[in-house]
Amino acid sequence: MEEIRVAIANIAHADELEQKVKKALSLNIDPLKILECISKGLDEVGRKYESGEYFLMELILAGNLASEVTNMLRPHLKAKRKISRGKIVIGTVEGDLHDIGKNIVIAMLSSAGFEVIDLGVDVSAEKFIDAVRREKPDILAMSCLLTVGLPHMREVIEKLKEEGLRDKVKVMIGGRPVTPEYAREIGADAYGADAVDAVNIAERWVRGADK
Ligand code: B12
Repeated sequence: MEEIRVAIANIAHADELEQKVKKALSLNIDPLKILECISKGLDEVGRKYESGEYFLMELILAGNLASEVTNMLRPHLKAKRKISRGKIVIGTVEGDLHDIGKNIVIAMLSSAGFEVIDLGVDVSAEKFIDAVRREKPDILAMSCLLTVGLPHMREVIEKLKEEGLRDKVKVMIGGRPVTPEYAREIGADAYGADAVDAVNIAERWVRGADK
């Protein structure tokens, strides 16, 4: 597992990383634990980028590597339940192209038995509202990795209110610059720190607990 984390952090060759992931799977290591290592590796890439050791090219390469592994692990995260436990619409906010964390959240929610509709990245407030109207989800989830993207989460919640949809859907938000305080400030129902949190919150809501 440590080798996988280091492979991402050092931007190893894709084949090398693939071999390590295959080996971990053959040893019956939980794919969710593998995703956790990927996430830790990316954190290190982020730190190296901040300190000037890495540049945009390394961010892109690390992002591609992580996306490949997430895709590789997806079939191993197949839903254990046949009946949907609830519908969730999710997307990364406007102007933001980061989707690795969102995709991990989706993988875990799907694996926990939720039906997830993925709106992708760079999703405008209008698209979120249209999807809520069209899909009538139980939960709207938004992801944001850029500080400049934060106001878009507020915008979506304001638009939900304007359209009379706010009390029809629970709103959960997450991503690196998001905090519980910010979630409270903009009137979201919950903040989730990671994919495990996302599942716990969603499960609590479908069980009928309010917060
Ligand atoms: C990979 C990466 C990229 C890749 C993204 C590839 C992709 N397909 O996603 C690329 C190269 C495209 C990229 C581009 C840029 N990036 Co970038 N990127 C990263 C990096 C290294 C990793 C992000 C990541 O995937 N982390 C791993 C995942 C698993 O973690 P996560 O996203 O946080 O998700 C977890 C939780 O947050 C949570 N979560 C996430 N969403 C949600 C949603 C809900 C509802 C819930 C409950 C939970 C939840 O659960 C997830 C799983 O545990 C980060 C550094 C970092 N450490 O985060 C910088 C970082 C986010 N990027 C940064 C920057 C500056 C940029 C660029 C502006 C660079 C540039 N000059 O062009 C561009 C912006 C492009 C754009 N318009 O979006 C900065 C942001 C700074 C800021 N405060 O705004 C960071 C922090 C790097 C840094 N330290 O400076 N980037």
